[in-house]
Amino acid sequence: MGFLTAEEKSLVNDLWSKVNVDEVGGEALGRLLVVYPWTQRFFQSFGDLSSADAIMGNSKVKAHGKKVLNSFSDGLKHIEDLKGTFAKLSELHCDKLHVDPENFKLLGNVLVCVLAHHFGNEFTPPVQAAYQKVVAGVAKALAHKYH
Ligand code: HEG
Repeated sequence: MGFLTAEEKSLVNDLWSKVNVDEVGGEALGRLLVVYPWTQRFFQSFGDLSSADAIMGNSKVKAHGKKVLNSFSDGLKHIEDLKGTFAKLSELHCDKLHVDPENFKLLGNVLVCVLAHHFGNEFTPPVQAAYQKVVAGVAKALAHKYH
């Protein structure tokens, strides 16, 4: 009994094999910072975040987004053990980075929007629903070690 059905897993993996993880990561993190500007407080060392164009063109945002989405991608390979996979990162975000776990949900929702935008009609309702589960599962796993 997994949290995704076999069908959902194959929908997720089929689409993910077509995702440019390095690029989409920067796009999702950039959009998060644009749409929820209070999330910029964690990235004050990243330089110019003064406008949407500045954020989307910021090389540190792109690099960090790439890192975050590669980590997310790693999580997809361990979909049945998200808690274990993200345990260390959960501790880091809680104890060292002090990132409010609500932000994991926001980023997950932004990622779903970015995927919908990239894939258009290929992002069918069943694919969308499977991804909603995945991003919620990752957000929950990243929040697991918070105290
Ligand atoms: Mg986090 C660092 C993964 C959401 C803020 N994040 C990191 C790192 C990884 C990671 C792999 C590098 C850890 C290291 O250096 O050892 N982050 C990660 C995932 C997700 C996520 C998988 C959600 C899917 N992070 C997230 C969100 C925020 C955030 C929503 C804030 C809004 N992360 C954050 C910050 C750092 C990391 C501030 C440190 C950045 C730095 O200064 O290098």
